[in-house]
Amino acid sequence: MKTLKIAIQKSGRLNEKSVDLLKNCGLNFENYKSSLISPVSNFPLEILFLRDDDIPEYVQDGIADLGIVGENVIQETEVDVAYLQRLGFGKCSLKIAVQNTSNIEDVKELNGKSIATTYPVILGKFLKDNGITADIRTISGSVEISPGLGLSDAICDLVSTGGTLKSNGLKPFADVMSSEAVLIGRKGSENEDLIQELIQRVQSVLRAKE
Ligand code: PRT
Ligand code: ZN
Repeated sequence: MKTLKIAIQKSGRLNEKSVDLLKNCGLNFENYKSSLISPVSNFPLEILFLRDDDIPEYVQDGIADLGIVGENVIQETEVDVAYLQRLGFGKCSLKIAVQNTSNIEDVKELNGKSIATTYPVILGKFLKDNGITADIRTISGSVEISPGLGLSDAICDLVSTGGTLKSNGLKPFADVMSSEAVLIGRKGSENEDLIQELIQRVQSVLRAKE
C-alpha cells in the first residue's frame, strides 16, 4: 500500500499546532525534534519536518503529498498547489508600516520610497496593483529595525499582536494580505482515497473545535 507524506514545520510558530492537529486526527507518531521523518504507526503516513519555506515546493513537486504552511509562504513562493482546508491557526496579516514620526499615511505616498521586506514577491504584486513604483529592499530578517537605521522609508512584514511594530516605534497603515495556516496538496491528487480520509479527519477535528 502507498504511504503518504505530509510536510509540517520542523520548529517555529506553526510546529506545535500542526503536531496537535495531526495527533487529534488519531495519528500516532513520535514528535522527535532531531529526526526529520516520523512514521505514523496506525495510518500509512510519514511526517516530514521541514523549514516552512520549503514546504510549498515539496508539495508542488510531489515529494510530499500534503503540507501544512502559512498562506503567506505559498503566495511568496508562487507555487501551484491545491488549498484543501484552512486550519484556523497561525493567523496574521502582512502590513506596511512606517515610523511613528513619518508623515506617510497612504499607499500612494509610497511612490519613489524604499520598503524593506522578506516578502518581495507579494509586496511587488501589491505595489503593481496599486500603480506604485517603489524600491523593494529584500532582507532576510529583523525587518522592523530597518527604518530606524535609515535603510528604508517603510517596511512590509507580518503582524499578529502588533507588539513588535509598537516596540520598534512603527505604525501600520496598509494591509497587503491576511494569512492563516492551510492544508495543501498537489493539484490533481486530492481525490485519492487516503488523502480524502485524512482531509475528513482534519475537518472533523476542526468541527469539534467550533
Ligand atoms: O524556520 P522556519 O523557516 O520554518 O520558520 P520561520 O522563522 O520562517 O517562520 P515562523 O515560525 O516565524 O512563522 C511561521 C508562520 O507563522 C509564518 O509564515 C506565518 O504564516 C505565521 N505567523 C503568524 C507569523 C506571525 N504570526 C508573526 N507574528 N510569522 C511571523 N510573525 C513575526 C513577524 O514577522 C514579526 O517579526 O512575529 C513578529 C510580529 O509579531 P507581533 O505579535 O509582535 O505582531
Ligand atoms: Zn521560514
